[in-house]
Amino acid sequence: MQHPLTINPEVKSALDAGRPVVALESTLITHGLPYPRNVETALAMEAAVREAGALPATIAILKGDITVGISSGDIEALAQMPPGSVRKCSRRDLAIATALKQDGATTVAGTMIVAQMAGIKVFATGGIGGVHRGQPQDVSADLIELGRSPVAVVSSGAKSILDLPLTLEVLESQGVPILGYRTDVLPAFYSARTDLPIDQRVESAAEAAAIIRAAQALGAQHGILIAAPVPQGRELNAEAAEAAIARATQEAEEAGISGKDATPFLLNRVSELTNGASMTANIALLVNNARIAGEIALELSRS
Ligand code: PSU
Ligand code: MN
Repeated sequence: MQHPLTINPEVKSALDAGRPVVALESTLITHGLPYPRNVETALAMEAAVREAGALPATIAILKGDITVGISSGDIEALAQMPPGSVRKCSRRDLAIATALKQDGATTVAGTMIVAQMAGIKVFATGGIGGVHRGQPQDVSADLIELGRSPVAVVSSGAKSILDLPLTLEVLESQGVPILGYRTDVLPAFYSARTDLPIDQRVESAAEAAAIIRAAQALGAQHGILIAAPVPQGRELNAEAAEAAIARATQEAEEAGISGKDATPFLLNRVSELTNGASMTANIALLVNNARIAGEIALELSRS
């Protein structure tokens, strides 16, 4: 059988030599941000990982090839593809996209699976999926994947378009530890704080790496969520965010938008309703998370 992954040679030699690599996802490029902010952000995340001393590997499916470390040309091409022409790939989609030779963008769940197959231990994104507000049966496959793939995911918590208390319940059931990166509470994606608890505060990349290493030594088969707040000065006023999210959620319900279309609709609508302020926060936290993931990957490679 053919090897199921196409691994960029630079990424391959880094992995073989035990040098630090950070996985990055592609759904935020195709479904999370509009052109050209999507390509700018994806490239800024790669640069932030490099500045931290690690190698970025953006993961996507290119005409059926699951590719670890797509080129900047590929990022640019994906970013400009017409909406709907790229499959949003969670666990259930990977086999379909490869068999049918489709272009696919990997979600948090999809990226974790591929990262794990490639041997990449650290991954950065914006916000993981979760349990949708008013739709407690819509539980993102991201949460289940965190329960079964041993990858550390740096994010700003779950997206605040979600039901965060219910999302925490599912993560607890899945056995996923939540580390607060220099915070005692769960960040809420666009805003830095909630009153929801995390499992452990960590002060540094080294402290996070020590816990990841301990999980590896225990043979843990689950992921670890590292929750880093949006940088100061870039956060969205909590009331403004809440008002926009409530309205967007109601509009989604009225328009019957559900399943994999819900998150892209909500992110876009909240951005419109806040005159782009939510997008500014989203981009700032994505780049910040990429840098932190790079620092953690570097610490892990020192063990
Ligand atoms: N973080 C962002 N923007 C995004 C996402 C994360 O800043 O668009 C994507 C991730 O790929 C995540 C997905 O897996 O949103 C969640 O989709 P769903 O709710 O359908 O599981
Ligand atoms: Mn969902």
